[in-house]
Amino acid sequence: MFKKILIANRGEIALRIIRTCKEMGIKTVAVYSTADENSLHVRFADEAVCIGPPESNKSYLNVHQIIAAAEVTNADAIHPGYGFLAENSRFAKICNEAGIKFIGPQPEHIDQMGDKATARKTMIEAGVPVVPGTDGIIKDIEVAKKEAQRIGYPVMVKATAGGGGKGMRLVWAAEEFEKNWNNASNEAASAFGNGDLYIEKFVEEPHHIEIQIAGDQYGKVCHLSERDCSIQRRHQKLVEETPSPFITDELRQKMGDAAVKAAQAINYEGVGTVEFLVDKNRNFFFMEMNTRIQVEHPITEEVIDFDLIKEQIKIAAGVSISGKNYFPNAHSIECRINAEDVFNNFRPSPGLITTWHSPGGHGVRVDTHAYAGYKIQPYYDSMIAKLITVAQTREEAISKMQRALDEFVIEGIHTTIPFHKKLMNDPDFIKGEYTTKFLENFKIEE
Ligand code: MV4
Repeated sequence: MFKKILIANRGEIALRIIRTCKEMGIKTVAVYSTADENSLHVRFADEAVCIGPPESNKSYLNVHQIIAAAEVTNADAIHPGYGFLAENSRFAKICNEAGIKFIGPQPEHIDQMGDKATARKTMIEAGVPVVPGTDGIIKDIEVAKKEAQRIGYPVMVKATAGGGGKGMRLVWAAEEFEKNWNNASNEAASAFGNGDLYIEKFVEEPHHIEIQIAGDQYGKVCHLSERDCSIQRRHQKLVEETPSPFITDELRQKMGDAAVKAAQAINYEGVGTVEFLVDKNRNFFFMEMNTRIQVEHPITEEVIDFDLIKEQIKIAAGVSISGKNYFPNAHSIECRINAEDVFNNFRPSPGLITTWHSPGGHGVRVDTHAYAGYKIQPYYDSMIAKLITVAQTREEAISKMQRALDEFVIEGIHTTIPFHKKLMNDPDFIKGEYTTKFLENFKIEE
């Protein structure tokens, strides 16, 4: 087992990783920017190294500073968390070459899933269902037009280097194809340095369902069931729950098996998430695979009683898994508490937290790095806490969430708490009737 892990991240996830390391008897090294001197991850780690100024590209994305920090502190592994360098194959490679274990998949796994058209092709070959579309990227616009006609409008034009909706366009008819194709390509070229596109049939009002998987170094893969992440605004998830109110036991088995097949197809090592679109008739299609621990991992932990960070560390250290799948024993919901003003278009709201009282009690978990007197920095992600409830039924998990949201007192900044209070009382949400379109028609006014 590792003796010392450097955490190449900040905020709640850095703290989350430190907690598991402590429980496993592993020493921890925090890295931080000058803006994060007073952060809890710095306080709770055994050692801390300043790696640069506030800007991410000079600190949390600064590969050479991070590797140097690992070398001077004698860390034998690096945990990247999510975001920042978590899906940077070059970083994973540099770690491994420096003799520091990257806690995550092999660089090739990151590359194979990072290129969306390649991932799609790999899934087709593995027999995992994908949305009808092109075999790979299309270079020639005339060929692309013919392909769109063959697939049938409406179609989605997608950047192979894309993610989070960037470089993606919905095209309703042939007359609009050329304009959208060029816009998507230009957007992708400037955002990712790669303007290559592929085409898929548009799935209307889909559910976003993702399957958590884990694979060891010896080819064993298991799944840990689904998370429903359909409650999103502009590709930002706000609420996740498991089990999904839309997924039947039979579908859970089928999607779980498909996710395992997807991971096995690339001999995947580590924890990961296979994302699917599910249409109204409960047909499911592979969308993307995330090769990292995700923000919403705690809801899975709560319903199957499993520490996913511990599992990640064990897998990286060469411990084998049994290969048996896990199914939910409870119901869990996560609300992302962001420093944003929901009455002003979710505008970021950094600043000093003057009052902080976090909820507690049975079945309530709060993962956060914030506290009274902490200053939310404008340089980073606006998520300041994850409020998670767990109960035997969905109804109880919602009641608990309503109660916990009422108890949560944060003053000095605006937060997404008012949004969550409204959502947890919405009749359609309570019925479990929602898709990725839900928030488009959701009104929040004072
Ligand atoms: C789609 C789709 C409908 N049909 N692909 C959005 C982000 C990127 N990862 C893929 N996305 C979508 N791909 C086809 N063929 C609809 C979306 C989509 C979406 C997906 C999941 C969650 C929220 C979403 C919001 C808008 C569009």
